Amino acid sequence: MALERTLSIVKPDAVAKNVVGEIYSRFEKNGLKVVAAKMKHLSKQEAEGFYAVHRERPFFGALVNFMISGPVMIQVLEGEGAVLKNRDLMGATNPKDAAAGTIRADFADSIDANAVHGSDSLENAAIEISYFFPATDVYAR
Ligand code: RTP
Ligand code: MG
Repeated sequence: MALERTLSIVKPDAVAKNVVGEIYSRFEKNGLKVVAAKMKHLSKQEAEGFYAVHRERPFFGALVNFMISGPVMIQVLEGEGAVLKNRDLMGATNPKDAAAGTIRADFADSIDANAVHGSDSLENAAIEISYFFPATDVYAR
């Protein structure tokens, strides 16, 4: 497996619940290293731009409003097969369908307030990382 980077966001619900550290611990215990991080309260424009692929979907407005409802923690994770590994740790989009022991099963409340975002492909990971971090702010470890 190749060394990859992926973009992860701890969403406003999980930041409000004070479980940023618990979620980081899961990354670290599973071979994912935090190589960039920042807390940010996204503007409407930033959230719309980030989720632009979903702009025609019926849930787009709710998604954007939720993502700007409070600060988020944004990080780049690095590790072997990081994109899929992070998606596995996150669990299914709807916490009702998320496997036991996944981040969403343990911390998410609903399909909107679902605790974390993770890039869904290596190609999207590169786009999403550059959306939030200049290359000089990502640290090889
Ligand atoms: P994310 O992008 O946030 O990591 O989530 P995901 O890949 O698991 O799900 P995606 O299909 O990319 O959808 C992005 C976010 O939109 C909300 N959503 N709502 N009501 C609905 O049917 C619905 N579908 C998606 C979720 O909050 C999801 O995380
Ligand atoms: Mg997605």
